[in-house]
Amino acid sequence: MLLPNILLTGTPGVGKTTLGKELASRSGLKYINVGDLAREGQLYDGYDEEYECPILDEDRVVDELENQMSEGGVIVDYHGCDFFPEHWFHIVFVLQADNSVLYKRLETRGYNEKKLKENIQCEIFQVLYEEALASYKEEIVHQLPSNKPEDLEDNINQILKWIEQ
Ligand code: DAT
Repeated sequence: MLLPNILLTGTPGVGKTTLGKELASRSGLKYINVGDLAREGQLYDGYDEEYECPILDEDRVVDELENQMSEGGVIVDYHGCDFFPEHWFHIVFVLQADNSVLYKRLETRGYNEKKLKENIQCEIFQVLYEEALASYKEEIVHQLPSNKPEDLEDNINQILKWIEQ
């Protein structure tokens, strides 16, 4: 039987990488961080002067992932989802963190004031949740709290149960 593909999305700092890696090690599924993939393959299309970061070449990312996604059993981690083909994912999890928690995590990362504010706003307005709802069937999109270690444990157990089913 084909193994499921899982998308983990949400504002930077909500805990996608932490959950994705732990879930991969416990489930045997493969973990792919789209940010890392783009960096390694230089899958960029120009540079954003305002945000001081390279612009993701979404088409090349999709081409790069296509074969693995069709094989199944992949956990994808990215703070965006509207450019992935809808049929890739069997389930989508949008991680969420409280403002104060997220603020501290992003501050620790050394984000500047502008970047901090924008990411916190992104979380407040549930931008990534809205994007997920607009991109996938509502019934496969689930929100997960990601504030404390117990949340991580609960989320892993919940997703492992779903995979088994
Ligand atoms: P993302 O991949 O969404 O950018 P991350 O996995 O790198 O986020 O996590 C950001 C920080 O938050 C990192 O220091 C680990 C911590 N963290 C993640 N999930 C957590 C949780 N459920 N409880 C406490 N800390 C968590």
